[in-house]
Amino acid sequence: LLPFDWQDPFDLNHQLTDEERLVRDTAESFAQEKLLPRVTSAYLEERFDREIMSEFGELGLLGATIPHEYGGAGLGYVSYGLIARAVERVDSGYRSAMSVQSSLVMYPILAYGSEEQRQKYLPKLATGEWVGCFGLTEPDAGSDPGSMRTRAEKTADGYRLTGTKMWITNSPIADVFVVWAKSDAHGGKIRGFVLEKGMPGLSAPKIKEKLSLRASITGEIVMDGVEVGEDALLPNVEGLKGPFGCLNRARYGISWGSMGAAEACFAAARQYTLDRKQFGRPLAATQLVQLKLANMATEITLGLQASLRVGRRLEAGELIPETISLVKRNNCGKALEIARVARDMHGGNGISAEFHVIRHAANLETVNTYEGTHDVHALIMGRAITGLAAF
Ligand code: TGC
Ligand code: FAD
Repeated sequence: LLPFDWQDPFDLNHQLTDEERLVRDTAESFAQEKLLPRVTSAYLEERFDREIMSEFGELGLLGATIPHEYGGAGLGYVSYGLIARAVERVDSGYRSAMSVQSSLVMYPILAYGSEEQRQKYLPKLATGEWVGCFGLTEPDAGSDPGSMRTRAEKTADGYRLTGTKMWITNSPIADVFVVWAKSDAHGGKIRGFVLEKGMPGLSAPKIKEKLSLRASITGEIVMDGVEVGEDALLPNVEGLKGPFGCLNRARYGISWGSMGAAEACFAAARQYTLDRKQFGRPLAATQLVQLKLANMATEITLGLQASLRVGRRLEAGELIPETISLVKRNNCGKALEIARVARDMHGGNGISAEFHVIRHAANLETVNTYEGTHDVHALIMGRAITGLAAF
């Protein structure tokens, strides 16, 4: 018989390559040594430290799957997931910053951009010299992005963009804006555009007083007749499959990341209930506490195995969006539940920033909503199961 490893019951460790273990260890050391010490003050002050993007970049954690020739690390999707897990073990907001830059800004420029756009933007996004953001959601178009109002009108030598994007991670500090608009020159189809900070008519006011994801900066993107040349258009994609192609990668990364947050809450709840005595014995010696810990270990173990499976299929070129919905939905929902239970197990201390669990729980409310809500992912699966769209 072998002993049960409560931190890795199914031996995920040995399902990874040497390279993946190295990436994981690099990301985990960085997250624990550099991100954890500053997260509490950043969260309380609703502050994102811009230099984190450069630190991510120095370690090759931005655009991990982007080829070397464009400044990326050229890694596989499992490595990308392991980075998300390590970073979100500290804070979902830091993982947001990393995954938006990697999957929602660098990926579309690589996949849909011209060679000039790739050369211009990708190396600087990889180092963190430039920060990017991704504008799909609008005040009146969230789960239903096909109803967006942002318009691109044809001008003599390019396009004029008008509209407002809402709830955009990193927009107030962004240098590069990947935005999606209905283009009249393309029959009203959705097209992607790359805008740059400082363009006349472009602004990105910060959304203040969030009570979730406070260590991440979120804003609007206001486009008041922003004029761009033909070179701002992403030439190689048309329609909603453009933004959804990016979301597939980001949602997959979130499935790993949310498990990182859950692992942090599980480990904290285990240690706290071992240390804390009530009624003359550790809380961890009670049946109710052990049941909760067993449930957490089960969901985390299954969730990580599921993400690994989807990652390996992505690496084999097998992209099935509904399987990504399955792991995004399951892992975010389970992580949120684990964080709430861990908060309860800490008693009164559970509401203190010092113990981290309430911060994770508050963050995971957002993670469960963005990139497709928990229920929208059920509807995406439901359509594939029944052949009937219920949106
Ligand atoms: P539907 O008719 O289903 O599809 C329209 C076109 O898109 C194609 N498509 C996909 N392509 C690639 N991957 C996918 N996952 C795809 N899903 C759909 C589809 O084949 C079709 O192509 P074509 O060529 O026939 O035109 O579109 P619908 O309007 O009925 O969509 C419904 C629904 C629910 C699936 C969709 O609207 C949805 O997923 N809603 C959720 C919206 C969402 O996820 N927003 C995320 C915003 S970004 C964000 O939250 C970033 S936070 C990041 C952070 O901080 O970490
Ligand atoms: P709605 O779509 O209005 O949904 C409200 C409720 O209705 C939800 O419970 C939903 O599940 C439910 N619902 C919707 N449709 C149906 C239906 N047909 N049947 C049953 N129930 C339904 N977007 C970006 O483009 N870029 C970003 O970088 C970005 N970052 C974000 C950062 C934060 C902190 C947050 C909070 C959001 C971010 N988003 C971003 C937006 C995010 O993707 C949307 O909030 C999300 O897609 C949900 O849209 P909504 O908020 O408009 O909610």
